[in-house]
Amino acid sequence: MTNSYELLLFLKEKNLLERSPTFWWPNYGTFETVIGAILTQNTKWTNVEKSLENLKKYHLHTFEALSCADLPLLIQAITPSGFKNQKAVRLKLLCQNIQSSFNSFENFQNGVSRTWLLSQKGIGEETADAILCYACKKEEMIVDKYTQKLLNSFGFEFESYEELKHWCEYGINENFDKIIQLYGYEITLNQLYCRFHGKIVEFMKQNPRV
Ligand code: 39A
Repeated sequence: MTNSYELLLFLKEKNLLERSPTFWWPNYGTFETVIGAILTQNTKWTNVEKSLENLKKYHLHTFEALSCADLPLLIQAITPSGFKNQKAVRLKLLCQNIQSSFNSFENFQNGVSRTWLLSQKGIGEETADAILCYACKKEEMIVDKYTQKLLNSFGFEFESYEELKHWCEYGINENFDKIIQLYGYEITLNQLYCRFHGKIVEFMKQNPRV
């Protein structure tokens, strides 16, 4: 394996997303993805799902509702995903900032930049890219500890998040036309990144000893 196109081919034949939504992250392209990207920090996805269910039960799943949420109620709702006090404060503040800077989720999707996201408390590179890729449908690949571990197992070493991200994006970009033919249906670069990252996570969950 010499590039990310070959990694995609390796993962593709394993049908890792058979039981997942098409673009892997549930409710791709919605505000719920932003909430999930914050809540998934340092916890398992199954815990995030419980918090998301609670938020829906309390009607706290829109940025308008979250930006004026009662903090103790918000803390209670997101308890399953851990770091409840910190995540509640950060999520509420992020929603208030989205409201004041963009006014609507649609404006946020169209206008937000990586720099704006990285200036928000509690948003690092991985969370910023998850929001850009899965909520805003931007051509930004997210890489995480699974991606790093998988590539280390193939003998690759990366000095930074940026270097690993660039390696993943480059091979896909370079071979985009070939990949489109392989899929046999219309798929955008953003959607390819969504599926590629999803395949990596699912592969690593199925192969924890890699
Ligand atoms: N770790 C994870 C996930 N595992 C996930 N899914 C499964 C669906 N998402 C969306 C984010 N982070």
